[in-house]
Amino acid sequence: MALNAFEKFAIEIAFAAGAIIRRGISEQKSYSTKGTDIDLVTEYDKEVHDYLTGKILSTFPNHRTWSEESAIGERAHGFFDEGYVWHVDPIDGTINFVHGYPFFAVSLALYKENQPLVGVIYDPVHGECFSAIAGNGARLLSGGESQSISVSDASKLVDSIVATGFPYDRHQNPDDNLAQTAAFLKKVRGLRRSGSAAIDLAYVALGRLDGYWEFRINSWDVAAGVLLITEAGGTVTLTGGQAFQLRPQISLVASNGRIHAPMLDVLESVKRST
Ligand code: LIP
Repeated sequence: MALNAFEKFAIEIAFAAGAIIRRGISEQKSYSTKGTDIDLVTEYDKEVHDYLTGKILSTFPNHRTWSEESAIGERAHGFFDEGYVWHVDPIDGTINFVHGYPFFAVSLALYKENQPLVGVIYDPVHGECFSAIAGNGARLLSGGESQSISVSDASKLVDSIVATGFPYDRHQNPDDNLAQTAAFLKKVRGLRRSGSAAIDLAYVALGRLDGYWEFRINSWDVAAGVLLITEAGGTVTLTGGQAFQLRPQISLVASNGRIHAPMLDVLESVKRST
């Protein structure tokens, strides 16, 4: 199948998933916790997960899915490296969704032998659908209009807005990104924490943010956004500067490319001082 057909399919199911999410926005949502007491899952996460994985596997029986709500048993080593895998976050920003804080999105990406082919992030609150095809640029679909998107041209941290997030085990784990966040606060124009990595990454691709970093984040949170950014002219690496490769948990830096080295330097300066 041509990549634009995969993109069209992904956009269609992302929009349908967005309709499920919108149904729940104003409702009082019941939820349970998983892992830690601040890692939430609602019935909407599960309904969107079932919808997306059902559509993918019924349409592409030889593909596999790797989703936030999937069975732990699937986390076999090498799962990413073979064939077609769809990385799915039914609701990225679940805490925001539960609290009615309007930053959450559907994020899905198709990878083949762990190389990105198509990425889609749909924000049902603001009606913005970001998509990218490997080698064919990144786009924003909003209000029925589609436009090519590209990263910002900020070249100094002091002229930049950057975003980050924090791991769910931060109440227990001293490796909590606080020292790094404090260091950036002393260097940048602005720092944001939306609570949705997918939206943060989409905003870097669109130029609303100039950079993003996060430690120990799950692959489904970032699989689509990293393709958006590289197709929009930006740069994505691991936090040590190594080439990016998708893994179940990952620590990454994403930027417009111009402030990438200074971002890595800030993280390295904290590493040296701890
Ligand atoms: C969230 C990310 C956020 C990160 C949270 C969590 P979820 O994804 O979007 O950036 O800081 O720890 O991973 O769990 O809402 O899909």
